[in-house]
Amino acid sequence: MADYDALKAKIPGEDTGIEVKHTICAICSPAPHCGLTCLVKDSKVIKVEGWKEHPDSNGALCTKGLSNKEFLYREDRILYPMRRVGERGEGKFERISWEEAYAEIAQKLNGIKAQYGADKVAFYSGYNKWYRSMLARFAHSFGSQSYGTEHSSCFASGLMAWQCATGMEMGMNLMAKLFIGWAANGYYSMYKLPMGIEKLKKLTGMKYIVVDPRITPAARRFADLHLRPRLGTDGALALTMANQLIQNGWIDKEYIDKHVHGFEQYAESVKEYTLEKGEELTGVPAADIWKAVEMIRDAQTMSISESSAPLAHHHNGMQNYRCIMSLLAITGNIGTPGGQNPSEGSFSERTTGYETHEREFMFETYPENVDKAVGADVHPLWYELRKDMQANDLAQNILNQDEKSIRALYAHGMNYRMFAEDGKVLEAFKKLDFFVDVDLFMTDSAKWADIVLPCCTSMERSEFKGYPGAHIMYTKPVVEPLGESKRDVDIITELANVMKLDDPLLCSGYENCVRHILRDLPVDLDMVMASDDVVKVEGVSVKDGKWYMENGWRTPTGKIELYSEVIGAHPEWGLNPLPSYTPPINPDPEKWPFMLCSGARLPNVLHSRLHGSPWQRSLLPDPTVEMHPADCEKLGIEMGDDVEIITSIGSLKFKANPTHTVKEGQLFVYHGYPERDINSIIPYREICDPYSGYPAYRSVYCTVRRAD
Ligand SMILES: Nc1nc2c(c(=O)[nH]1)N[C@H]1C(S)=C(S)[C@@H](COP(=O)(O)OP(=O)(O)OC[C@H]3O[C@@H](n4cnc5c(=O)[nH]c(N)nc54)[C@H](O)[C@@H]3O)O[C@H]1N2
Ligand SMILES: Nc1nc2c(c(=O)[nH]1)N[C@H]1C(S)=C(S)[C@@H](COP(=O)(O)OP(=O)(O)OC[C@H]3O[C@@H](n4cnc5c(=O)[nH]c(N)nc54)[C@H](O)[C@@H]3O)O[C@H]1N2
Ligand SMILES: [Mo]
Repeated sequence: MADYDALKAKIPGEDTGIEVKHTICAICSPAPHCGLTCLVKDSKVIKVEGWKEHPDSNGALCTKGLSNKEFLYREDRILYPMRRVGERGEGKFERISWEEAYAEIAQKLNGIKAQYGADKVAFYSGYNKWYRSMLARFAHSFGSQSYGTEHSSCFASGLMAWQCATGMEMGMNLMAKLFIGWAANGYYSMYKLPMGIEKLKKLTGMKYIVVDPRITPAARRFADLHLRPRLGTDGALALTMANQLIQNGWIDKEYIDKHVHGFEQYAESVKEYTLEKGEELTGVPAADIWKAVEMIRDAQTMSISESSAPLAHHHNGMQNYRCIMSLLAITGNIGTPGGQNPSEGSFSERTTGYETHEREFMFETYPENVDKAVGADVHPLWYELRKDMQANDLAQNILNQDEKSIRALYAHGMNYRMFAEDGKVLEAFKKLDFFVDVDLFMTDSAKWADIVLPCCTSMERSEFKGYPGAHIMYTKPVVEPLGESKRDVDIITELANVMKLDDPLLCSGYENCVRHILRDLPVDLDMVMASDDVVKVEGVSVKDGKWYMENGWRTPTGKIELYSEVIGAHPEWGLNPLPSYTPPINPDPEKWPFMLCSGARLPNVLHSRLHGSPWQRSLLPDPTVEMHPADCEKLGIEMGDDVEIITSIGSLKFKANPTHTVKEGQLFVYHGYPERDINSIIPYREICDPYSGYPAYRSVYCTVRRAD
């Protein structure tokens, strides 16, 4: 009988009172945002499953997606607006009303604007994407260029490389004969990619090369060739391949003559990358590099997946991408069928297949005659291409305490632990005149804020969401927002109204703004809003690679630029206009014999989000360091021992996990464990990427020893 009740309790219907409702998972990046089926009883979500009819995810969910219920009901959800009453960081707050909160924020931010200028207020968003165009416009209409996001460490570096090459974002192509997963282990980070590759390998015989120092499921399951370079040496690997292709004439000369700018200088500059030198720099056997070159020669078409993080998180990060992209340029695989092509337009950072006015919406109120965005002076290429704040430079800007220093921070989802050398971020928080944080949870960062505002999850809100294949959806809440929490977008527009921002469009609210952004879309948005399903937009088309090949790319020369004219025009920046390689920084390899990679993705957690959910945490409870058994033996370290990792700025203890999946001389640890915050011992400025300003989270010189 008990079993029967349990079973019955999960069956939707009148007698059980269980309703079936649909929404989307927003725990990870917008790239998947898989469909969720929620079973709801007594206004509570009691179970989540994959939504079978969802046209993009088709019922699939990963470990993180399956934890949406735990995420929604995490014990530290913030339920009411709060005002700090204790010291910064102490975590003592009092409940206030939304009216009080808005009035205080408006008075403080408008006060700083009147006294020091609007450009002394910075606006920031963590990993969440859906409200960003509203937040950017909010910052700009307020009068500040210093709007910055987690893109300061993610995705935008690769985008900058494509901006240099073609002036636009480019998507990978799974219809290529050869696909290279360059630093890609989608089984943990984005399940759809490896599922697609597995299918196509069977269907079309596509060849697959994995480039990853570790042995991963992606490499083990179906790579035809696995190259294992040392951390951060990918640029050297790509240039070595390029040199072999050029020397042997296995390039597309006609295509290069017609469409590529700077080939002669490039060919000259890669001459030094012989197979022997390639092996020496990367640790990949020359014979394996040669095998890859032969596979490129034999493939008529090639596409490369360039992850947003592992290639970027090095001193040579953005240039690593450029070196890799140059392989596509010299083999005629940009803008051609089967090669890399412009990605089909984006809405809320998700490629959709239709063009929108989102960028115009974000930038039409961009203020010109104010201080440039934070970071513009330190990382000028970032500013030139992105026009927003390089958030990694924010802490130093505040700590400088000069006339350019930011005095107030308004953030949605601030997580100080994402930044390298994050102790400095806490020091900077102390110096702020005023700090607002909007989050779901009372995080360790929110505890430093003066006002904390509660937002709600994807299960408690409505939002417009685009999917590839020209799909669009307006989601519906499956439960009421917990406590007095609100949608991020409503917080932004309500505050804009109280602040009397001179921006009627922004002040008119989210739905109205999205209507403005999507005004040319041939679909009835009232119908989309009324529908519970994902709607297909008929009759839209965007320009493909062919169009740009015929009409010119969005670069100064109109060609695919191997020699970047944008960089070349600024010799004072000291950056190389050609794709180039510089090794990870290590001032004394004898003293620091190891390289640390922090942050390869774990399947069960995402950044700071799920370590606090008991069952997610139970899957990998201890912060561990993976190291090669030979290194362990040399240092007398055994499985489960406490070991100390020492960098130039500090040390931390982890549990040892000896494994052959990593290379000798390398350590792999995972970020996000609050009690073992690896970013507290990762130096920033000294080893960062001068092109993008990204931290070198994945090639940190260090040493390790058994802890007593
Ligand atoms: N060592 C190391 N550090 C890294 C990386 C690495 O590989 N290694 N990776 C970097 C990369 S690629 C990234 S993307 C960043 C990610 O780093 P963050 O952007 O900091 O990511 P999260 O911690 O997931 O999210 C930030 C905050 O957003 C809150 N949040 C969640 N949903 C919402 C919402 O709907 N609204 C609001 N307002 N807040 C919400 C979360 O509770 C959290 O406090 O980390 C970077 N840091
Ligand atoms: N489960 C889970 N999924 C996530 C996230 C998460 O936190 N958890 N985060 C999301 C975010 S913000 C991002 S940016 C993406 C990242 O997505 P991915 O880039 O796919 O994920 P990673 O696991 O960080 O890196 C992929 C592989 O790169 C390898 N790698 C590390 N350093 C190097 C290097 O120097 N060269 C080469 N060739 N390979 C290297 C690692 O060994 C790893 O196997 O994942 C997203 N998805
Ligand atoms: Mo990321």
